[in-house]
Amino acid sequence: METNPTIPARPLPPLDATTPERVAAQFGELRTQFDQDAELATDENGWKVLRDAWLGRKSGVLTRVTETWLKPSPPELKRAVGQALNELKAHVEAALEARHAAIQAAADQSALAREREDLSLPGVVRPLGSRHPLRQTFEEIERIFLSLGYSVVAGPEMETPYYNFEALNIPEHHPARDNMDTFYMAAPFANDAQGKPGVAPLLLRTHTSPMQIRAMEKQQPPVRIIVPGKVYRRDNPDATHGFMFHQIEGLAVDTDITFCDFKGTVEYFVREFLGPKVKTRLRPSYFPFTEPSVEVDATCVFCGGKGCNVCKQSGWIELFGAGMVDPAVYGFVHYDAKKYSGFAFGLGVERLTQLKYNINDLQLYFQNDVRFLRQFA
Ligand code: FA5
Repeated sequence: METNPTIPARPLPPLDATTPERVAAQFGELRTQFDQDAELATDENGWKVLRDAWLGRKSGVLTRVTETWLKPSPPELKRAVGQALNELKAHVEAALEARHAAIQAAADQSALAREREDLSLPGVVRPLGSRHPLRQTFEEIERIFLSLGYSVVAGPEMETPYYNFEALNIPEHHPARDNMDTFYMAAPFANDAQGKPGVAPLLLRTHTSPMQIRAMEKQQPPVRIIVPGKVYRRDNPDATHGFMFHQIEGLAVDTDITFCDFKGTVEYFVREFLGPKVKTRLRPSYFPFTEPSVEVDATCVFCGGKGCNVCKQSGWIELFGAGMVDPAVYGFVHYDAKKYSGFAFGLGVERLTQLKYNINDLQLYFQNDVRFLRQFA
């Protein structure tokens, strides 16, 4: 802590000298006085007080010596007084300077000591997070399709009914809309494709398939994309359903894509994702935007196809829906259906992750329980 010292204001005795020796003696006393005062200046404040007391322009000791000793001194002593005053001044200035440097060095030293880092102290252990199991599945699936030459694209979660349904060959009142009820936005609605004020409410997309349309509108074949993202449905939460979940859409369109290409791609993906021993089968199904449509099944990863509780003794588990793009869809994006063909698939990320890691409840993904999440670190 800084001190706040004072130096007593001492009256300067009159110059009581008739010889240069007496002059020197009186200046010697003053010098001793200064040296004693200087001893008290141990920090910046004390040093300033000392400096002002001795060098202060108005009433510092040296000013008073000039006024009361030098100026009125008789001519025969003036020289001796002047010389002694100069010597005293030089001493005071040099001593002040040296003391200031010493005080600063000491202050630096103590600041260094105060702020010194103790490198031997144990560090702060920061807990390391890990990727969410769904994120790991996303990355794994993206890796597989990127290696096949697909690109990853993203699209809006708020969609128009046109992209979510109509352009996917699901007209209004089509029964396929029944199991895709969703959340609708309040008016005002977004502008339509021609920029006119929209008349239909925006909705939270029920699948990633609208991005098939958006991607084909944007580019001519060849198209090879996957679309990871969130989707929403008015489904009640249970062990295999959420009202928000994730899908990865896949779409490949080119001049001569056949059902064989489709089957080969699907088999390759399933083996890469679930392991080389897993077999696949295609089961007829229905989607308005694919023809033919299939459900892709895999041999049960838990019993190897022998039959267990998970696969309800069938030896097979349903993986995802897929099919060859329905030519009606090409009409909406102005592709020549005679020239182009392709396939599409829609993977449920929660379900695939459940199968891969034997997770029995889909709700666990979203409960933020670190005991669950740590198992995937
Ligand atoms: C579709 O959503 C189609 N768009 C898939 C498709 C794409 C078919 C391209 C053909 C071509 P589906 O409604 O079956 O299809 O959903 C796909 C997957 O999403 C399901 O297999 C399932 O894994 C998952 N899924 C569906 N509903 C839920 C839900 N409520 N909670 C969690 N996952 C769900």
